[in-house]
Amino acid sequence: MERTLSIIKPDGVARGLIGEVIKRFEDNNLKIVAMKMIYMTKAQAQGFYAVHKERPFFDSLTDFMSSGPVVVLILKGENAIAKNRELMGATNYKEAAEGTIRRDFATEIEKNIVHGSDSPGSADFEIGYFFNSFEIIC
Ligand code: IDP
Ligand code: MG
Repeated sequence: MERTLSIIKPDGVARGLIGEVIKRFEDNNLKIVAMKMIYMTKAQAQGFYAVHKERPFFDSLTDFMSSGPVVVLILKGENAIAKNRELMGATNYKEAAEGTIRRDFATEIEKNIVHGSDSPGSADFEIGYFFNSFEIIC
C-alpha cells in the first residue's frame, strides 16, 4: 500500500470538476484517506512548488495555484503514485493519453486540472506540507 498527494487545481474546482475527478479515483481503487479545500497564498504555493523555483514557469504557476480554492487529497492504494499519474495523464494535455483527466479536461499546459506526487520522496514531502497526522485516516 502506498500513499500519494493529489490536488484538484483552481481550474478544476472553478469548472465544477471535483466530483468527476474524485469519481475516477474511486473507480480505480484509490481510496481517499484525507481531503480538504484550501485557498493557498502565493507564499504557500511557492513552498509547495519549491522544487521548480528555477523554472521559467514558476512565477506564473504559483500565481495560478494561489488564484482560487483547491482540493487536496491523500490517496491510498497499490502503486498509488504511479496509478494516480496514469489517471492524470502527461503534464502537457496534448500529449496525454485518451481517457486521462488532463486529456479530457485541461486547457493549457499550466491549467491542467490536477497535481499528483511523482515519487515516494515527493509524496512524503507533499503529504506533510498539507496534513497533520490527526487529519489522515489510517
Ligand atoms: P506534473 O504536474 O505533471 O508533475 P511538473 O513538471 O512537475 O508537471 O510541473 C508542475 C506544474 O507546472 C504542471 O502541472 C503545470 O501546471 C506547470 N507546468 C509544467 N511545465 C510547464 C510549462 O512548460 N509551462 C507552463 N506551465 C508548466
Ligand atoms: Mg510534478
